[in-house]
Amino acid sequence: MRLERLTLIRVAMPLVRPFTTSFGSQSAREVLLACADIGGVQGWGECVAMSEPVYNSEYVDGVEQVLSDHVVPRLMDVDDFTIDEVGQILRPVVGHHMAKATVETALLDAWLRSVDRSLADYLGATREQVLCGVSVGIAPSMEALLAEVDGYRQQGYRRIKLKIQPGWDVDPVREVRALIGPDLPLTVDANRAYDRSTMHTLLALEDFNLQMIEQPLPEDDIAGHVQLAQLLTTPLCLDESICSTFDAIDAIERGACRIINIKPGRVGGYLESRRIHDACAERGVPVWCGGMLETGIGRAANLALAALPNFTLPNDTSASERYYRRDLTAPFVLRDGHIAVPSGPGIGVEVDLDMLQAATTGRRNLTRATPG
Ligand code: SMG
Ligand code: MG
Repeated sequence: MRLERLTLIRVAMPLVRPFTTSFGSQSAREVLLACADIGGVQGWGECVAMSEPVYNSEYVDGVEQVLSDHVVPRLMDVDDFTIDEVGQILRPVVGHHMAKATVETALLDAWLRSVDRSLADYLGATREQVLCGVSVGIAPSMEALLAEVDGYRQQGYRRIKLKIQPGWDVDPVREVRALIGPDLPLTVDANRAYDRSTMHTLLALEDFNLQMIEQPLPEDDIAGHVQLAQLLTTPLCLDESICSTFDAIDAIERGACRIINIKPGRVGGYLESRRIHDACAERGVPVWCGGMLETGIGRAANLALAALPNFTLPNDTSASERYYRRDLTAPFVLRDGHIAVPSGPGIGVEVDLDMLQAATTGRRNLTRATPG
């Protein structure tokens, strides 16, 4: 294929309720979309970076600059490439996985549409629907938390994940476990909020039959996760620490985690996500698909990934209505705790152009220096 044009579109998407984690609160997403044109066929990629570099080092303005100045020109310099060569072409640019994933996904979608094949089929999906959990932010009060969890439980989510931080951990877990009963899977995600001096608090969570504890310690403290894992029977799961297949294998071999959260943006795209899936499967480590409050565009691709065989745990792929009053695609709906995997060509969904137009705050075309 040949990248004729890449359009970057900024979209303002208010959340149905603020989402608070140990690193901050957000009430809207500033979404950057990429629309790639490969000889008349268009494909979409959604950037999952946040407005500020608080989840990882990337952020929306930085992604836009790195795409326009460093990533897209490298692709436009090559007259003909395959999707498998994109990673190699972008190799000179160090890091910037969310930026690279955005453009690789747009190219992948465009190419798959041009050959009339679905992303799910291309990645190797083995299921038509995906098991869904829901991630619940740090709440303003215990009453508010329980009301929110109760709503999700009634909607049929198959796993509740609570965001925790020092001071908001054992009590909310105890109360939520009492509310939902012993059987519904419950997990916690600290987003790196503990360290080696405070991690012992987490031992008190052993009483609540948690399916996992996600990313308790800083992303670079693999040795700390190994120490903590030896103190716990509850499995540890890594999110922010895992940015590549290498990281995944290293963390597993060192005993830092028994479960891995795969977020395509964090690891540089869906091709690297599939490699991590395969490496984990070979080592008997289950994976699940994380979320970054994606619109229907990113969610569609995540559902295709989560349809792979080793995605055996509930995914952070919740229904559109959990995030947005109106999505950028037809809404994804939860049915019996699952969401259907799109089966159409590419990511399998169409962008709602009226909604896109209404929510667009900026647009920029990146074109080849010498067209033709
Ligand atoms: O998309 O449902 C979702 C959000 C899932 O909790 C979620 N994501 O660390 O796993 C995580 C967080 C990071 C995103 S915070 C904006
Ligand atoms: Mg996480």
